Amino acid sequence: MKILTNYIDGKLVSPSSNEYIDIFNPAEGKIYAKAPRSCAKDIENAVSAAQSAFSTWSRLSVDERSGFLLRIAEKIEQRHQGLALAETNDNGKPLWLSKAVDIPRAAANFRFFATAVEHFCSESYSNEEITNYTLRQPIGVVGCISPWNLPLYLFTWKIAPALAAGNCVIAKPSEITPVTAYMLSEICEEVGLPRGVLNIVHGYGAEVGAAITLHKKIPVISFTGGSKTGAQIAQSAAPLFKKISLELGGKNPNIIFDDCNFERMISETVRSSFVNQGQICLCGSRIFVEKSIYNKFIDAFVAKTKELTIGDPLDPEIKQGAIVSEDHMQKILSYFTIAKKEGGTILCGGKTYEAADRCKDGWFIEPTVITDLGPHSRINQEEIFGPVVSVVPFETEEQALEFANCTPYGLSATVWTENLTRAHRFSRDLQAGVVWVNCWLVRDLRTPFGGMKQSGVGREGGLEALRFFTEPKNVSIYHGP
Ligand code: TXE
Repeated sequence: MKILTNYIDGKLVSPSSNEYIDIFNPAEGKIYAKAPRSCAKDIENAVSAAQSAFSTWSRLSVDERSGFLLRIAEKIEQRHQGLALAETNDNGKPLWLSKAVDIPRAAANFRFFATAVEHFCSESYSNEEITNYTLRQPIGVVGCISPWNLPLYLFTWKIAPALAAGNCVIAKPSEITPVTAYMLSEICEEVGLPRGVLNIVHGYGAEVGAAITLHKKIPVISFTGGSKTGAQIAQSAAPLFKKISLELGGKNPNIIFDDCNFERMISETVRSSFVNQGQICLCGSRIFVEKSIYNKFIDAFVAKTKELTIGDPLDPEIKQGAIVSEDHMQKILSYFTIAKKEGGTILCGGKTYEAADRCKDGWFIEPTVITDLGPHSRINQEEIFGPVVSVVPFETEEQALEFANCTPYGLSATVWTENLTRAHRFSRDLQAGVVWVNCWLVRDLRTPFGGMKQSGVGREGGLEALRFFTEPKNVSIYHGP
């Protein structure tokens, strides 16, 4: 049984309560580790450690801070196999996915911001008498709270820019998938990251997550998770005038016109529908298909969906792994009842998958395709966050745009068309922070990332992240004519 610890003031320490949370392996449905059930006292210790570290860390040269981030990236790359296995055991995703996406991206996050910060510049304006220049200074102690779907990938996506910009960090991973965050602690110890610069505190959101959000000496919060939780965090942060970044849920449209490259569209649409068991906020869970190719699409898409193998995430041939938790599996299953009540048709899936051998007690759901529901049904309005998509035909471009924009979310959208004019026009009018045309989940870390409406506030990525984690100050110097 693996017992995790917190990482506070440069040391791996037990929670002050000496209480622990059971951690499950979703593929087996069994407890396999324990994580600290930290409390406000642990956050207090972390804040004082971070405050003590801030003056030195923020005054280091950019090169020195960059050097630490590069060494962390190197250690992540050296431990790639172990981290990937840990991520799969914790989250249930296929091992090939942890190896190909989650862990390489965690290293890339550190590597990217280690170099981006070297080129992080600001502006100056001058005239005969006055010269203005803008300082972008580190803010202090920042709180980073992340979810369970891409554990190390999203955890490091916040920590790297925060550290690069000269802040000290108190980071809380999801209590559902804490192991790779713990392994990052070990890596930070190995590279000799100065004590207190990064503090990783495990625990429940309503306890230690809330303690971070409410702490008066943590003026910045960067959060990724559910829209409901995001609203709670915003409510707590507002009276404390905290700077917040919220990356929340999505109900992303995938709009397919009849002039698309059909073969490329189909294979990418299977991926955008079901990869990571549909547990990515960017998955295209609402598929709108032009009526003229609707039947052709349904036949091809359902056939390919049924080909997706499901089972032991350690098996290199398996495409679909386990759902992250029993609670989340029940939440997804509840939507199949809703779909039937709303008059939907479940063309494939719609039930749990009984895996074999070590995974016989694991949490698996078959990839599911639902049709015959309108754009305003609950299935097409609410984030399910599982291997479930709904397909809806449309007749005109105007109708497709209306359907795409008619949810409370606005995170990402995908458009399949070979008509260049339509691609630009549609991208302009879609209510989404990220639009992919004839591709999906192509990520350039220099680009702004985030959503609008209930999908979030602010943007992560590139200079947006460095600007979020710094305070701009304009200085005007009078030097006479
Ligand atoms: O997110 P939560 P979960 C969506 C998806 C999913 C839903 C819930 O719909 O079903 O969110 O997922 C911490 N104060 N996304 O349970 O609950 C919590 O401990 C401070 C989309 O993972 O929002 C965890 O570390 N912190 C998302 C983190 O917040 C609190 C990816 C996220 O937990 C807290 C994942 C509180 N009151 C889920 N309550 C995306 N956009 O990628 C919880 N936390």
